[in-house]
Amino acid sequence: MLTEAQVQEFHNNGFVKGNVVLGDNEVELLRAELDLVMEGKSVRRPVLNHNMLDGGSLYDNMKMIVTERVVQIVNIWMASDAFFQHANNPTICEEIAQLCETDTVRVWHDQVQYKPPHSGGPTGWHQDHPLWPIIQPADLVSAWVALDDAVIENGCMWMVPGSHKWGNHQKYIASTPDFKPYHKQPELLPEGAVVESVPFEIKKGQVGYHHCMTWHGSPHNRSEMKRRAIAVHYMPGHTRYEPSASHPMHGYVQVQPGEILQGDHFPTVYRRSAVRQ
Ligand SMILES: O=C(O)CCC(=O)C(=O)O
Repeated sequence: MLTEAQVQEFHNNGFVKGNVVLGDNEVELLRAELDLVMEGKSVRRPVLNHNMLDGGSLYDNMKMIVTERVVQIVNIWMASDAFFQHANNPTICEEIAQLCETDTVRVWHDQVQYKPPHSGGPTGWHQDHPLWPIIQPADLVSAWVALDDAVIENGCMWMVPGSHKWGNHQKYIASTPDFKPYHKQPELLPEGAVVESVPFEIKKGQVGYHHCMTWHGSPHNRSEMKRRAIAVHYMPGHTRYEPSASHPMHGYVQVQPGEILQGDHFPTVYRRSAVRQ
């Protein structure tokens, strides 16, 4: 359980750090499974396994052309029992229920972003929910667990405190060359909004939570260290299927528009019993 202070911090800022939820052996198991899936050697397949930056930037590094990479895997839980168990982590699921103020939690989808040493590329500034145009309302919470210490040097996430309360600004959010966020039309921001980013360093095995409207991104990994992490994007019990554009999970939906999004590919991972004696 998160403390009241942590819950309050989440509501104020749109993100909060939790505890270390995975021991070293659990991290090792997930790292091994990640290697299998990334190399295409797992029996079952995830929904996506690709370089998110494909066709993207090249940069000149001491006369060598280095291709930047962010390996993105979506729904690794479908390919790996260990990652499915991770999505069911009782501490995380209970804390998500606490932050979402819900009695039911389902998996929307999960996502690995692996930034390899030296060539790990950036993940641009964004808000999650505008990139998920088949679900409503915009009150999901993600649990981001580091499989390596995520620090400034290897491209940890950065967050803009309070930005989850500003509405949908996805098409106006941009980045300076030194990876600071800025708004292309700041007059559209609510009065008093301050666009300032802070690093969100997370230790190996620790969980960090963020709201689906919080502005966030992560820069290059030019260090010697790997930067592996698993984010599970969780839905509260009332999240509905409301398609307005396409999304990689679209093909897995078996409910009608307007209905609660549930089914085999959106597993229920937490249910608080209503029974009280
Ligand atoms: O892993 C990262 O650096 C970015 C992940 C992200 O954008 C997310 O979990 O919503």
